[in-house]
Amino acid sequence: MSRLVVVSNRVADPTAVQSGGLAVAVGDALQDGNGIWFGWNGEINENAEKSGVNLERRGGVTLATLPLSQSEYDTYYLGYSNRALWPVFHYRLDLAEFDIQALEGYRSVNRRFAKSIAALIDPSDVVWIHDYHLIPLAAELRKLGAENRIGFFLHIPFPPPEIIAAVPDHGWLFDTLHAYDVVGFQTEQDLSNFNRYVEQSMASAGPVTHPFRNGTRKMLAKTYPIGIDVDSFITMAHTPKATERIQRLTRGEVRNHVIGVERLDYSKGLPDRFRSFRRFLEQYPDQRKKTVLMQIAPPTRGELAAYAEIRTELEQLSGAINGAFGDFDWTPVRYIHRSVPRDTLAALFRGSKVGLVTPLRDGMNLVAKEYVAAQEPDDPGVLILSRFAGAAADMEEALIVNPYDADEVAKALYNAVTMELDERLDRHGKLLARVRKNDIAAWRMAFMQDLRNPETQPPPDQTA
Ligand code: GDG
Repeated sequence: MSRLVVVSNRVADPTAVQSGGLAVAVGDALQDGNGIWFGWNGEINENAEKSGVNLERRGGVTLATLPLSQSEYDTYYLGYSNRALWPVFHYRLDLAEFDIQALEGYRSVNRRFAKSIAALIDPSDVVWIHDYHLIPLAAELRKLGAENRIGFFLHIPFPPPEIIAAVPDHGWLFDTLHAYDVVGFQTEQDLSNFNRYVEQSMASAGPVTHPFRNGTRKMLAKTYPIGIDVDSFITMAHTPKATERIQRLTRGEVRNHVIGVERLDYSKGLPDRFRSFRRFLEQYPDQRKKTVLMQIAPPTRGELAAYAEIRTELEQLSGAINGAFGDFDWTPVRYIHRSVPRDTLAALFRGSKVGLVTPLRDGMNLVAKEYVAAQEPDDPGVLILSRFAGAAADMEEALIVNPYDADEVAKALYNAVTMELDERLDRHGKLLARVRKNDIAAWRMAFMQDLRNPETQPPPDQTA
């Protein structure tokens, strides 16, 4: 079988115990075919633009990495990927900043990646590119003559064309998607936004059908909902160490532990969540002292102003709730602004009666699936899930909420902490079955099947 070359902004060590689901999934995909994982090594180095690719073998996978220069990091990574594309793709035009130098940096790093990859690959290799940092990479590879099968998976939402219209040069950016053979999205909503964008930008006479022909190339756009490695998460949540942690957590008088875990990112809706929790304490005074919200929010992209602001806002909100409601024997909000080991997270999920997952916009949201997997099957907790997470599309037995509506979230919290066992069992059983069906292996295999299969291309006479 031909080799697989995975490309993502950062390369993770597929053998590291703490690696998340994506690193493991990509690692597994690569081991099937003696593959290569290409990307940034996380270092900033002044000679980066001249330095070559470092090759290293890890657990059957070749890691091919390179550093970025300071100016590449400032423009490609911070400037365009995270100050422009991330907010736009999360429907936050108010936070997007567009800067021609940042765009130039983004183009030039994609060109540099393409040159290095072109030197590494054989014509029979299959290339799988990940996420918004690398949208134009296939187009750059095509310019260098690559005729390989190339796929792209977008981990974050694809916004409606009315939002994309505000992005300078969006025609250039999204035209480059047509250099791919397969383009994958998380949900039907993302795919439908993409199809509408294509229809509008091409002044198409009717709805787009896939595989779709644009000039000489044909492209299949489809949904591939990402999942988790369910059994390994269950195992992690049920070790003797996890059980001991849960016993320590649940020793006191607090009966209802509510857990939230996410990178401190404005897309995750943390200030709204804290306001909803405050509303819950106001409206259901009998639940005070029985309930604690534990929020784990490790820092991310701290150099960007929007992230520094949200950090300050959360500190104020949690301080104000604890000041107004806390007592000498009860702290309502435990806010941890640090990364926590993965096995500790699994234990905390298992020991919490409620998983509170309320992003304002999210591609999928793996935390929702991890919370469900970690529950005791005979006494499970309740998942509260934002309707704006991609995961809501197939997790309808969660308590689905509008994260902007503090009263609705407060009521869902009350329903969750008072829900009878029969209802919890019923909801959890159905959710776990769905999380199992759409797991990480199913995601990887579905994408790889379409990417490796030239039959996903239309017959030569089909036109869009
Ligand atoms: C993007 C899209 C899409 C969180 N805090 C800690 C920690 N985590 C782990 C979680 C989970 C992962 O990080 C986060 O995944 P999410 O899916 O929730 O969110 P993003 O990071 O924004 O991921 C998202 C995903 O890509 C996959 O396609 O679902 O929509 O935005 O696994 O448990 N892990 C550890 N310590 C922490 O403090 N060890």
